[in-house]
Amino acid sequence: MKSLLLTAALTLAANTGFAATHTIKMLNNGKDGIMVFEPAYLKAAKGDTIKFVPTDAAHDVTSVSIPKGAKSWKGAIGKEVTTKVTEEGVYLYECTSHLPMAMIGVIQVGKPTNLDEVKKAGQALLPKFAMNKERLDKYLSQVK
Ligand SMILES: [Cu+2]
Repeated sequence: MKSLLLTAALTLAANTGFAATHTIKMLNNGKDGIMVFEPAYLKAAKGDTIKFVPTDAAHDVTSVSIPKGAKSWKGAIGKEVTTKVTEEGVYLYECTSHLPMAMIGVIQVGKPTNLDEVKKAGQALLPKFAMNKERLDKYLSQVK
């Protein structure tokens, strides 16, 4: 039901030009295991608002690699962060506190114009992951 509503809202937003707000939860436990963003891959439209919600405490969210001209963000532990995706491309972000658990996420806005750059940034993160190393490819492979 929830996803149906979300789909309806996104369709409405796309058809009317109104920007949507997407919520990404910061969780201790989710579909992809422990210490995750959910959804970890999100497709948004230019001008949409992204709200990172500390559903579980002790998480933070910081942009790692974002499209040229986009606004970077850095949140404190346990704090909600709201940002607007104003540029087309791929946004890679991390929870710095749980980088060893590969707590990362990807937002795609329009065409993935900066995908090569994001992949490079992702490769640079890989050595810092002690577990869940497959998440990077899993999330980036959804970028089409
Ligand atoms: Cu975290």
